[in-house]
Amino acid sequence: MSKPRDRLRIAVQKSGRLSEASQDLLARCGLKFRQSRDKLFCFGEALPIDLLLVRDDDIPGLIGQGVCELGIVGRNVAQEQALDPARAEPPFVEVRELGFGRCRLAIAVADEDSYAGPQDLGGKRIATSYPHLLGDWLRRQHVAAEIVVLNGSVEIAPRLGTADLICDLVSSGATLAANQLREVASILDSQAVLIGARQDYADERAELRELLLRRIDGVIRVRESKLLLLQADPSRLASVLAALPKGDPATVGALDRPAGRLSVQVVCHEAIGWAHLEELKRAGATQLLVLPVEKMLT
Ligand code: PRT
Ligand code: ZN
Repeated sequence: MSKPRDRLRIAVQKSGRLSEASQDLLARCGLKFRQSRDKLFCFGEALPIDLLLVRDDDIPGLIGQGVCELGIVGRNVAQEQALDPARAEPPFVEVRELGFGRCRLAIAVADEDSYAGPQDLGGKRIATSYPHLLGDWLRRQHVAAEIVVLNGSVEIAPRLGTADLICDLVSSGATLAANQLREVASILDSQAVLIGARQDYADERAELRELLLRRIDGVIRVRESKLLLLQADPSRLASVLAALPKGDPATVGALDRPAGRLSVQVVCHEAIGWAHLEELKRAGATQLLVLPVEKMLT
Protein backbone atom coordinates (compact mmCIF):
# COMPACT_ATOMS: atom_id res chain seq x y z
CA MET A 1 0.00 0.00 0.00
CA SER A 2 1.31 3.45 -0.89
CA LYS A 3 1.09 6.38 1.51
CA PRO A 4 -2.16 8.38 1.59
CA ARG A 5 -2.10 11.28 -0.86
CA ASP A 6 -4.57 14.00 -1.62
CA ARG A 7 -3.32 14.70 -5.15
CA LEU A 8 -3.43 12.47 -8.21
CA ARG A 9 -0.44 12.06 -10.54
CA ILE A 10 -0.62 11.22 -14.22
CA ALA A 11 2.44 10.29 -16.27
CA VAL A 12 2.52 11.21 -19.96
CA GLN A 13 5.19 11.07 -22.63
CA LYS A 14 7.52 14.10 -22.43
CA SER A 15 8.28 14.38 -26.12
CA GLY A 16 7.23 12.02 -28.85
CA ARG A 17 4.28 10.86 -30.85
CA LEU A 18 1.83 10.77 -27.94
CA SER A 19 2.85 13.95 -26.07
CA GLU A 20 0.71 16.53 -27.78
CA ALA A 21 -2.48 14.46 -27.96
CA SER A 22 -2.06 13.34 -24.31
CA GLN A 23 -1.70 16.90 -23.04
CA ASP A 24 -4.51 18.07 -25.30
CA LEU A 25 -6.83 15.40 -23.85
CA LEU A 26 -6.05 16.51 -20.29
CA ALA A 27 -6.54 20.18 -21.24
CA ARG A 28 -9.96 19.29 -22.67
CA CYS A 29 -10.76 17.68 -19.33
CA GLY A 30 -10.26 21.13 -17.79
CA LEU A 31 -6.83 20.46 -16.27
CA LYS A 32 -4.30 23.30 -16.19
CA PHE A 33 -0.69 22.94 -15.19
CA ARG A 34 2.18 25.13 -14.07
CA GLN A 35 5.38 23.69 -15.47
CA SER A 36 8.39 23.32 -13.21
CA ARG A 37 11.84 24.56 -14.19
CA ASP A 38 13.09 21.07 -15.02
CA LYS A 39 9.96 20.52 -17.11
CA LEU A 40 9.43 17.07 -15.62
CA PHE A 41 6.78 17.84 -13.05
CA CYS A 42 3.74 20.02 -13.75
CA PHE A 43 1.65 21.23 -10.85
CA GLY A 44 -2.11 21.04 -11.40
CA GLU A 45 -3.70 24.43 -10.83
CA ALA A 46 -7.34 23.80 -11.70
CA LEU A 47 -7.60 20.53 -9.75
CA PRO A 48 -5.25 18.59 -7.43
CA ILE A 49 -4.04 16.52 -10.38
CA ASP A 50 -0.33 16.80 -11.30
CA LEU A 51 1.52 15.73 -14.41
CA LEU A 52 4.81 13.89 -14.81
CA LEU A 53 6.57 14.22 -18.18
CA VAL A 54 8.71 11.13 -18.82
CA ARG A 55 9.78 8.60 -21.44
CA ASP A 56 6.89 6.40 -22.46
CA ASP A 57 8.74 3.19 -21.51
CA ASP A 58 9.02 4.41 -17.90
CA ILE A 59 5.28 4.98 -17.43
CA PRO A 60 4.14 1.42 -16.54
CA GLY A 61 6.99 1.13 -14.02
CA LEU A 62 6.13 4.47 -12.38
CA ILE A 63 2.61 3.21 -11.83
CA GLY A 64 3.96 -0.10 -10.51
CA GLN A 65 6.13 1.77 -7.99
CA GLY A 66 3.18 3.88 -6.84
CA VAL A 67 4.77 7.12 -8.07
CA CYS A 68 1.76 7.80 -10.33
CA GLU A 69 -1.82 6.63 -10.28
CA LEU A 70 -2.47 6.92 -14.01
CA GLY A 71 -0.48 7.09 -17.24
CA ILE A 72 -0.94 7.40 -20.99
CA VAL A 73 1.05 5.00 -23.18
CA GLY A 74 0.72 3.03 -26.39
CA ARG A 75 -0.91 -0.36 -25.80
CA ASN A 76 2.22 -1.84 -27.41
CA VAL A 77 4.37 -0.50 -24.54
CA ALA A 78 1.88 -1.51 -21.82
CA GLN A 79 1.39 -5.04 -23.16
CA GLU A 80 5.09 -5.60 -23.81
CA GLN A 81 5.87 -4.80 -20.19
CA ALA A 82 2.85 -6.76 -18.94
CA LEU A 83 4.15 -9.86 -20.74
CA ASP A 84 7.64 -9.54 -19.24
CA PRO A 85 8.21 -12.94 -17.56
CA ALA A 86 10.37 -11.23 -14.92
CA ARG A 87 7.12 -9.82 -13.49
CA ALA A 88 4.59 -11.98 -11.68
CA GLU A 89 1.53 -9.89 -12.42
CA PRO A 90 1.50 -6.51 -14.14
CA PRO A 91 0.81 -3.87 -11.47
CA PHE A 92 -1.36 -1.89 -13.90
CA VAL A 93 -4.51 -2.38 -15.94
CA GLU A 94 -5.79 -0.76 -19.10
CA VAL A 95 -8.49 1.65 -17.99
CA ARG A 96 -9.57 3.36 -21.23
CA GLU A 97 -8.80 3.34 -24.96
CA LEU A 98 -8.06 6.92 -25.97
CA GLY A 99 -8.48 6.77 -29.74
CA PHE A 100 -5.19 8.40 -30.84
CA GLY A 101 -1.68 7.07 -31.64
CA ARG A 102 -3.18 4.23 -33.63
CA CYS A 103 -0.73 1.75 -35.13
CA ARG A 104 -0.18 -1.99 -35.32
CA LEU A 105 2.67 -4.30 -34.44
CA ALA A 106 3.27 -6.21 -37.63
CA ILE A 107 5.50 -8.85 -39.16
CA ALA A 108 7.15 -7.70 -42.39
CA VAL A 109 9.26 -9.67 -44.85
CA ALA A 110 11.54 -8.54 -47.66
CA ASP A 111 9.52 -7.64 -50.79
CA GLU A 112 10.95 -10.57 -52.73
CA ASP A 113 10.35 -13.17 -49.98
CA SER A 114 7.26 -15.35 -50.08
CA TYR A 115 4.95 -15.78 -47.10
CA ALA A 116 2.10 -18.28 -46.92
CA GLY A 117 1.49 -18.20 -43.15
CA PRO A 118 3.15 -18.21 -39.71
CA GLN A 119 4.65 -21.67 -40.36
CA ASP A 120 7.01 -19.97 -42.86
CA LEU A 121 8.67 -18.15 -39.95
CA GLY A 122 10.04 -21.33 -38.39
CA GLY A 123 13.82 -21.17 -37.88
CA LYS A 124 13.99 -17.52 -39.10
CA ARG A 125 15.63 -14.60 -37.28
CA ILE A 126 13.11 -11.83 -36.53
CA ALA A 127 14.32 -8.37 -35.45
CA THR A 128 12.08 -6.46 -33.04
CA SER A 129 11.93 -4.09 -30.07
CA TYR A 130 8.97 -6.10 -28.74
CA PRO A 131 10.42 -9.51 -27.83
CA HIS A 132 7.69 -10.43 -25.31
CA LEU A 133 4.77 -9.59 -27.61
CA LEU A 134 6.45 -11.35 -30.53
CA GLY A 135 7.44 -14.36 -28.40
CA ASP A 136 3.90 -14.68 -27.10
CA TRP A 137 2.46 -14.54 -30.64
CA LEU A 138 4.98 -17.09 -31.97
CA ARG A 139 4.12 -19.47 -29.12
CA ARG A 140 0.42 -19.17 -29.90
CA GLN A 141 1.21 -19.95 -33.56
CA HIS A 142 3.37 -22.95 -32.46
CA VAL A 143 6.32 -21.51 -34.36
CA ALA A 144 9.94 -21.65 -33.16
CA ALA A 145 11.91 -18.65 -34.46
CA GLU A 146 14.90 -16.66 -33.19
CA ILE A 147 14.08 -13.22 -31.78
CA VAL A 148 16.79 -10.58 -32.36
CA VAL A 149 16.19 -7.68 -29.97
CA LEU A 150 16.99 -4.23 -31.39
CA ASN A 151 16.15 -0.91 -29.76
CA GLY A 152 15.82 1.12 -32.93
CA SER A 153 16.16 1.09 -36.72
CA VAL A 154 14.58 -2.36 -36.80
CA GLU A 155 13.61 -1.87 -40.44
CA ILE A 156 17.19 -1.97 -41.71
CA ALA A 157 18.06 -5.29 -40.01
CA PRO A 158 17.22 -7.50 -43.05
CA ARG A 159 19.43 -5.35 -45.31
CA LEU A 160 22.27 -5.49 -42.79
CA GLY A 161 21.86 -9.24 -42.58
CA THR A 162 21.31 -9.24 -38.80
CA ALA A 163 17.81 -10.68 -39.26
CA ASP A 164 15.68 -12.29 -41.98
CA LEU A 165 12.57 -10.29 -41.29
CA ILE A 166 11.15 -7.82 -38.77
CA CYS A 167 8.31 -7.23 -36.33
CA ASP A 168 7.74 -3.49 -35.84
CA LEU A 169 5.12 -0.78 -35.41
CA VAL A 170 3.45 0.34 -38.61
CA SER A 171 1.04 3.20 -39.16
CA SER A 172 1.07 4.48 -42.75
CA GLY A 173 3.35 1.72 -44.06
CA ALA A 174 5.72 4.27 -45.64
CA THR A 175 8.74 3.13 -43.59
CA LEU A 176 8.25 -0.49 -44.67
CA ALA A 177 7.87 0.53 -48.33
CA ALA A 178 11.00 2.71 -48.16
CA ASN A 179 12.95 -0.31 -46.88
CA GLN A 180 11.59 -2.77 -49.47
CA LEU A 181 9.60 -4.63 -46.82
CA ARG A 182 6.07 -6.00 -47.03
CA GLU A 183 3.62 -6.39 -44.13
CA VAL A 184 2.32 -9.96 -43.88
CA ALA A 185 0.66 -10.26 -40.45
CA SER A 186 -0.50 -7.91 -37.72
CA ILE A 187 0.04 -9.23 -34.20
CA LEU A 188 -1.36 -6.34 -32.11
CA ASP A 189 -3.72 -3.43 -32.79
CA SER A 190 -2.45 -0.52 -30.78
CA GLN A 191 -3.52 2.96 -29.76
CA ALA A 192 -2.89 5.23 -26.80
CA VAL A 193 -4.47 3.84 -23.63
CA LEU A 194 -4.93 5.16 -20.13
CA ILE A 195 -3.40 2.72 -17.68
CA GLY A 196 -3.86 2.76 -13.93
CA ALA A 197 -2.79 1.01 -10.77
CA ARG A 198 -4.71 -2.14 -9.88
CA GLN A 199 -5.37 -0.97 -6.35
CA ASP A 200 -8.27 1.14 -5.10
CA TYR A 201 -7.48 4.21 -3.05
CA ALA A 202 -8.84 4.93 0.39
CA ASP A 203 -8.05 8.65 0.15
CA GLU A 204 -8.93 11.66 -2.05
CA ARG A 205 -7.35 9.95 -5.04
CA ALA A 206 -10.33 7.62 -5.46
CA GLU A 207 -12.69 10.52 -6.08
CA LEU A 208 -10.21 12.43 -8.25
CA ARG A 209 -9.71 9.35 -10.41
CA GLU A 210 -13.48 8.93 -10.87
CA LEU A 211 -13.88 12.60 -11.71
CA LEU A 212 -11.12 12.47 -14.30
CA LEU A 213 -12.46 9.26 -15.87
CA ARG A 214 -15.92 10.82 -16.21
CA ARG A 215 -14.41 13.85 -17.94
CA ILE A 216 -12.27 11.68 -20.22
CA ASP A 217 -15.37 9.68 -21.19
CA GLY A 218 -17.12 12.95 -22.01
CA VAL A 219 -14.20 14.17 -24.14
CA ILE A 220 -13.99 10.86 -26.03
CA ARG A 221 -17.74 10.79 -26.70
CA VAL A 222 -17.74 14.38 -27.88
CA ARG A 223 -14.78 13.90 -30.22
CA GLU A 224 -16.81 11.70 -32.56
CA SER A 225 -20.17 13.28 -31.82
CA LYS A 226 -22.20 15.57 -34.06
CA LEU A 227 -25.52 17.26 -33.51
CA LEU A 228 -27.80 16.61 -36.47
CA LEU A 229 -30.72 19.02 -36.97
CA LEU A 230 -33.38 18.67 -39.66
CA GLN A 231 -37.00 19.35 -40.48
CA ALA A 232 -39.65 16.98 -41.80
CA ASP A 233 -43.33 16.77 -42.60
CA PRO A 234 -45.32 14.66 -40.08
CA SER A 235 -46.25 12.31 -42.93
CA ARG A 236 -42.54 11.58 -43.58
CA LEU A 237 -41.40 11.44 -39.92
CA ALA A 238 -41.32 7.65 -39.68
CA SER A 239 -39.14 7.23 -42.78
CA VAL A 240 -36.80 10.04 -41.66
CA LEU A 241 -36.39 8.52 -38.19
CA ALA A 242 -35.67 5.13 -39.76
CA ALA A 243 -32.90 6.68 -41.86
CA LEU A 244 -31.19 8.46 -38.93
CA PRO A 245 -27.67 7.36 -38.01
CA LYS A 246 -27.25 5.43 -34.78
CA GLY A 247 -27.16 7.79 -31.82
CA ASP A 248 -29.11 9.01 -28.87
CA PRO A 249 -32.88 8.98 -29.25
CA ALA A 250 -34.15 11.79 -31.48
CA THR A 251 -35.99 14.76 -30.01
CA VAL A 252 -38.97 15.79 -32.14
CA GLY A 253 -40.67 19.16 -31.73
CA ALA A 254 -43.31 21.16 -33.62
CA LEU A 255 -42.32 24.33 -35.47
CA ASP A 256 -44.42 27.52 -35.44
CA ARG A 257 -43.42 28.32 -38.99
CA PRO A 258 -44.11 26.66 -41.32
CA ALA A 259 -46.99 25.47 -39.14
CA GLY A 260 -47.33 21.70 -38.84
CA ARG A 261 -43.71 21.00 -39.72
CA LEU A 262 -41.54 19.09 -37.30
CA SER A 263 -37.99 19.73 -36.18
CA VAL A 264 -35.81 16.74 -35.31
CA GLN A 265 -32.53 16.77 -33.40
CA VAL A 266 -30.25 13.89 -32.54
CA VAL A 267 -26.69 13.50 -31.23
CA CYS A 268 -24.84 11.04 -33.46
CA HIS A 269 -21.73 9.11 -32.42
CA GLU A 270 -20.46 8.27 -35.88
CA ALA A 271 -19.36 10.29 -38.89
CA ILE A 272 -22.20 11.61 -41.02
CA GLY A 273 -21.14 11.65 -44.67
CA TRP A 274 -22.71 13.36 -47.66
CA ALA A 275 -24.25 10.08 -48.84
CA HIS A 276 -26.04 9.71 -45.53
CA LEU A 277 -27.42 13.27 -45.69
CA GLU A 278 -28.67 12.61 -49.23
CA GLU A 279 -30.39 9.43 -48.02
CA LEU A 280 -32.09 11.44 -45.26
CA LYS A 281 -33.21 14.00 -47.83
CA ARG A 282 -34.74 11.25 -49.97
CA ALA A 283 -36.53 9.98 -46.85
CA GLY A 284 -38.16 13.40 -46.49
CA ALA A 285 -35.77 15.52 -44.42
CA THR A 286 -35.06 19.18 -45.26
CA GLN A 287 -32.92 21.99 -43.73
CA LEU A 288 -30.25 19.49 -42.69
CA LEU A 289 -27.54 20.82 -40.39
CA VAL A 290 -24.58 18.93 -38.87
CA LEU A 291 -22.92 20.74 -35.97
CA PRO A 292 -19.87 19.83 -33.84
CA VAL A 293 -20.50 19.13 -30.15
CA GLU A 294 -18.15 20.87 -27.73
CA LYS A 295 -18.94 19.42 -24.30
CA MET A 296 -21.16 16.62 -23.07
CA LEU A 297 -22.10 15.49 -19.59
CA THR A 298 -24.70 12.78 -19.30
O1 PRT B 1 11.37 8.97 -26.12
P1 PRT B 1 10.31 7.97 -25.82
O2 PRT B 1 10.84 6.64 -25.34
O3 PRT B 1 9.26 8.54 -24.90
O4 PRT B 1 9.52 7.74 -27.20
P2 PRT B 1 9.65 6.56 -28.27
O5 PRT B 1 10.64 6.99 -29.29
O6 PRT B 1 9.82 5.23 -27.62
O7 PRT B 1 8.17 6.53 -28.87
P3 PRT B 1 7.50 7.36 -30.06
O8 PRT B 1 7.27 8.78 -29.63
O9 PRT B 1 8.16 7.12 -31.34
O10 PRT B 1 6.10 6.59 -30.10
C1 PRT B 1 5.25 6.58 -29.00
C2 PRT B 1 4.07 5.66 -29.31
O11 PRT B 1 3.39 6.13 -30.47
C3 PRT B 1 4.41 4.22 -29.66
O12 PRT B 1 4.70 3.44 -28.53
C4 PRT B 1 3.14 3.78 -30.37
O13 PRT B 1 2.17 3.39 -29.41
C5 PRT B 1 2.64 5.06 -31.05
N1 PRT B 1 2.87 5.06 -32.51
C6 PRT B 1 1.88 5.30 -33.45
C7 PRT B 1 3.98 4.82 -33.18
C8 PRT B 1 3.70 4.92 -34.55
N2 PRT B 1 2.39 5.23 -34.68
C9 PRT B 1 4.76 4.73 -35.52
N3 PRT B 1 4.48 4.82 -36.72
N4 PRT B 1 5.26 4.55 -32.76
C10 PRT B 1 6.23 4.39 -33.67
N5 PRT B 1 6.03 4.45 -35.03
C11 PRT B 1 7.24 4.26 -35.88
C12 PRT B 1 7.56 2.79 -36.18
O14 PRT B 1 8.37 2.25 -35.15
C13 PRT B 1 8.29 2.88 -37.51
O15 PRT B 1 9.64 3.23 -37.32
O16 PRT B 1 7.07 4.86 -37.13
C14 PRT B 1 7.59 4.04 -38.16
C15 PRT B 1 6.50 3.51 -39.02
O17 PRT B 1 5.60 4.51 -39.39
P4 PRT B 1 4.93 4.48 -40.85
O18 PRT B 1 3.91 5.60 -40.84
O19 PRT B 1 6.02 4.75 -41.85
O20 PRT B 1 4.27 3.15 -41.03
ZN1 ZN C 1 10.02 4.79 -25.74
